[in-house]
Amino acid sequence: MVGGTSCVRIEQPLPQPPRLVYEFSYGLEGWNIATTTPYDPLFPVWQESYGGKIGVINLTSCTYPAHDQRAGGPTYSILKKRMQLPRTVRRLNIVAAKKVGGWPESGYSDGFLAVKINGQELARWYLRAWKDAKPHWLSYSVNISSWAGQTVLVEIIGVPGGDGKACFTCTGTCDNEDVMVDSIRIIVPDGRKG
Ligand SMILES: [Ca+2]
Ligand SMILES: [Ca+2]
Repeated sequence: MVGGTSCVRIEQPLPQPPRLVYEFSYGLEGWNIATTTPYDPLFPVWQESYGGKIGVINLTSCTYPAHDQRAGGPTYSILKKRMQLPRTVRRLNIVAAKKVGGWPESGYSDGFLAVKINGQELARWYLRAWKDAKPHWLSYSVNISSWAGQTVLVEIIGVPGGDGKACFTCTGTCDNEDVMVDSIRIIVPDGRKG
């Protein structure tokens, strides 16, 4: 410093850890959608908002004998993306909720959310709608460090199942199985935590 009366401090930006964040605020954000039964009308869709969250993906699914016969098998909805994972990648986090289903006098709805990398299923979580017609958003997390630095196919899948029935005549497996995905975050430690 000259004169000691002023000091220009140059802000050095902290190095940001690489983190791949998909909020789906404006659409699919580079992800692709697919279904296991292309001729079935069920299909994953982007929604502008749901349950207080902006931009969500609705992964719907269905299986029961008549449906499977008509559609050529169980219908799973898939959100997928091929990507190169950072060399120090740790986890894949998903914020999701079961779509509200069911009525207080009858029942609830449920379904599963699965994660695959290169076709290998790493996790399958059970999501259940509560009877209070309010989506309960939860964070789901899976370790993907085994694929660090690799180019992989990531698939986030809506899977039908569970015994929750939204109505007395519902099947439980094609019964508002929809799972809502609010965000996907691929987490890399920044060296100070995690
Ligand atoms: Ca179900
Ligand atoms: Ca979102």
